[in-house]
Amino acid sequence: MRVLAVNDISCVGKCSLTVALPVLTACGLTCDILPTALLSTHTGGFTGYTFLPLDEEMKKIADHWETLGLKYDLIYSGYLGSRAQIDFVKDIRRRFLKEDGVFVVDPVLGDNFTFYKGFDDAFAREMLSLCAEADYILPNETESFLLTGTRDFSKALGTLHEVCPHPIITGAKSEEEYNIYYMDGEEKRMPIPCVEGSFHGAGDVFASALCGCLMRGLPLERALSLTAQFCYRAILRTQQEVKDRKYGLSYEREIYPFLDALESEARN
Ligand code: PXL
Repeated sequence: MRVLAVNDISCVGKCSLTVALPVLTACGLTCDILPTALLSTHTGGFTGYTFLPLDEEMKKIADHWETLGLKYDLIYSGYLGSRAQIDFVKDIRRRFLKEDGVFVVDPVLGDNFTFYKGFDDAFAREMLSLCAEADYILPNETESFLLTGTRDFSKALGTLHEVCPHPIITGAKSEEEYNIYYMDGEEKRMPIPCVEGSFHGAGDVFASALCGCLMRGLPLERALSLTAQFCYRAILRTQQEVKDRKYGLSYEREIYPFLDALESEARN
């Protein structure tokens, strides 16, 4: 199975491609990458970071790949640096996704009910148009709000379902409970363990692991369950081991138990 991760390279901070590549590879998949930008660190909590958008290079890379006849079983898109890049990812899907391939969009927009630096409502609207081409979308609770304008998860899920067959709202907090809200034929809710606060990079670990589970043939509910367990264990480890959360999730030593569970349920 061959997957393509379209995301940035943040050299420090464990997110985007530095997470997608090891996690998807560990899941037993061939993971190619299309970098959208090169940053010294991610933009969440660091100041003075460098940012090199790779728009022109992405076009040249895609043109070269076309000469190789590459096609993907799954394309996963994450952090996109501009509205033009969102448009280009639609093009990438048309050119490189197999006819029965799966398109997963993590609409990276923000956290803690605010946009990440550089994003605004116009960008969110463009991101929603990319979501409309996806099989699965993975907004966190902030992104669900920024895309739909409502903090009511059931309503947001309904609105997102109008554009995408499988919206999945991750880390949806209500009172003292966390849930994953998702659409799988009907509205479903999966309770997940509660850990206070936000953990940088958790969304990227979640998206990468979920893509891995889906490609290995797990039904959505099992894929979400294994992925949520992996993230929870990594978050607990991060709480214990990492002083500064902007350096990302301490997920490395939780890959093994995750794979152990994955291999025992995998159909592909
Ligand atoms: O983890 C999401 C993410 C990805 N890429 C970059 C980011 C962020 C969140 O801040 O800044 C560059």
